[in-house]
Amino acid sequence: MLLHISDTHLGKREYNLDSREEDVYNVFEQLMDEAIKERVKAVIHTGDLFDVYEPSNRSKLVAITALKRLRSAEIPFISIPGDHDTPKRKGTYTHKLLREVGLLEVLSDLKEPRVIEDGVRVNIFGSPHFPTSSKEALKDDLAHASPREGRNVLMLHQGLREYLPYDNSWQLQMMDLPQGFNYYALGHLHSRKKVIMPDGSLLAIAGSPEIMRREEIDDWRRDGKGAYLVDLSKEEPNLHKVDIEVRPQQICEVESQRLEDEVQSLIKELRNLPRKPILHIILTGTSMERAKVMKILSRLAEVTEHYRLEDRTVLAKGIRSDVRSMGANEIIIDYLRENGYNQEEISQILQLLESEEVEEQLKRFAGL
Ligand SMILES: [Mn+2]
Repeated sequence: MLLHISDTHLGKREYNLDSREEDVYNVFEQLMDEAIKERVKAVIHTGDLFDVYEPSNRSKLVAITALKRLRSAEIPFISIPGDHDTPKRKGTYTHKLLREVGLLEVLSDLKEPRVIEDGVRVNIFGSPHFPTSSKEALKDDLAHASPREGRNVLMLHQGLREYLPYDNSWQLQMMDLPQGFNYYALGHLHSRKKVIMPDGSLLAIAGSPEIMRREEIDDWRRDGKGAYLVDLSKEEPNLHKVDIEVRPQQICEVESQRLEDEVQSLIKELRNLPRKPILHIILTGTSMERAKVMKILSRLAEVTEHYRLEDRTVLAKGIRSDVRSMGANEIIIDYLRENGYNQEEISQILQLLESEEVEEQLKRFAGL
């Protein structure tokens, strides 16, 4: 049995909150617990171990502590770097650092597999992430990956056109995958997917084990978050979903006129959750004074870890509020809305403007 995990993004710090950084560490620790409890033969990690290629000491310490526990249980951690792990210019992979101290293994090309004995011989092949500009080179490499005696696993961190059809966001189509592997282990997309291929083999995207972005809330509600236990004892692999407990999140769309009542009932409802949630309030209807909205919302502080407001109210025609009394964000939102941007685009642009890591955000905006 293998444990397939991915996109752990250690060090990610949503809304600049300590607690959100800890949440991401917490699910990684839960995944290691699961591997040890299930006595898996290996953990396979399909990329984006860290959120940035030069992670903080705090996130490295968390990784080292968790990986040491895995090493004590004699479970190898076999990994490939994702796009977030890839150094810009002449930097060094953090994966290399951890490999140097014997805490993980990195698969660096598709010619030589890492062999695991799991009742049967399991050959694990993997490649680091290739950017879209090098997708032809990746296809060449894939053409040279040849399955061997026993079971064969292929680990990749790439965008598949079938799931990420946007320009420059995909590098492979399913038909580009080499034949003859039993299990195609993919990373990059944050939602879980499982597909049975025409030849009976299995392709699975493990997804991220926490809700890394607001857009992942629906996926989490539908499919949960976590990992896959991969049983390769039969020719056709068997997958068991392992669910990890994440901090709950909720989106609440409310009309400004009903805001007070809605906040009242939210307070009652959210009090019963096992952990304090992140709450996203989408305010619709007619515009309401910002200070008043924030005052009403402030009552949510005791029942949430964090609440945030997306203001989608419309200003009544002709009574546009004085620009001087608006915050910078409100002016930008107004401007973008008038120019036909939708809410999703507006929130991504705002995120981009607020972030210090503009380059990272640009990639995310492009769906990478
Ligand atoms: Mn990625």
